[in-house]
Amino acid sequence: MPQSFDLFFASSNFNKFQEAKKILGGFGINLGFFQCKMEEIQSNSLKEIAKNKAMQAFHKCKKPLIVEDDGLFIDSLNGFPGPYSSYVFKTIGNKGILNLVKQNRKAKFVSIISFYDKKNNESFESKVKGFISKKIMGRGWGYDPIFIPANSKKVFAQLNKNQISHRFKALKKFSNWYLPK
Ligand code: ITT
Repeated sequence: MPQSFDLFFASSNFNKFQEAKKILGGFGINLGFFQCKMEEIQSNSLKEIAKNKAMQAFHKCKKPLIVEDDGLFIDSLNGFPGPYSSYVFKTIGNKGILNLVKQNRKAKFVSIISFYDKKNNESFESKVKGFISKKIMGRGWGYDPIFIPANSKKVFAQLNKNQISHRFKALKKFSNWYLPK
């Protein structure tokens, strides 16, 4: 029998979905994966990008869904790669970032979760402050091997990040709004 899901997560990135499924499962929400590649509009606003991705995905999926847009913002690079994090990871990767960051290593990860069901379009934002490590540490996807959250000596790849990440915090805000009171 096909499984029924409460809500779908539209993305081309299975890592993001797996983390979101675990996190929302903890709040009692059964999340399904709607694998799709969405166009990212050119904007400095993650929120605008996320809202647009949610509408594109709904057009294909036709079911209530969430999408997520993230960015790694590095202080000494004036917020780069920010909205371009996905492209920059694919082009210069973690080694390229380490070559660019010198003394000031402060950075933050931002997540926007955008919900769309044709009637409502709500967005939830959260961030985690931290630092860029001096070398690649541990094994993980994306920027996990080079992002050290504040008050830690370990990178996301070496931590149980699902309890502290930008994704966790944004999904927690979302579930507070989504779940019946
Ligand atoms: P979709 O838009 O299809 O959902 P994407 O990978 O393109 O997938 P984003 O535009 O949100 O997603 O890209 C943000 C990039 O930032 C992502 O590709 C990763 O490289 C990185 N990233 C985001 N969250 C991360 C996390 O928790 N750990 C490591 N890297 C992360």
